[in-house]
Amino acid sequence: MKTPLMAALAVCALLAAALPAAAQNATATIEIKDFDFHPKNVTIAAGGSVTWKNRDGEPHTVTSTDGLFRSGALDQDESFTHQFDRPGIYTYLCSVHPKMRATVTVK
Ligand SMILES: [Cu+2]
Repeated sequence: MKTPLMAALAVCALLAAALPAAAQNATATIEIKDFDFHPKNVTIAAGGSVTWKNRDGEPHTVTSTDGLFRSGALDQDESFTHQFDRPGIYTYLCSVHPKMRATVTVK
């Protein structure tokens, strides 16, 4: 049975289903393990925050290459959160192991 009301309801249902996929993540979680950041690149919306959690037995840091944020040493299972207010691409590394590098993209 096809009525204009049914069609309108179907369109509403489709729109509601599409919205969450279109919205950008407000937050992201990054695990530090095996001497690397997982995932290495995340994208969030401006105003969102990123939380890093160290899963290694070794201390690591989350240190912005442009000095915008730094966690200090994170021991196992410790975490650090930073809120990103402005769009941009933010590169960071572990100051103990500078080969550990990754980026946060803020849109
Ligand atoms: Cu490290």
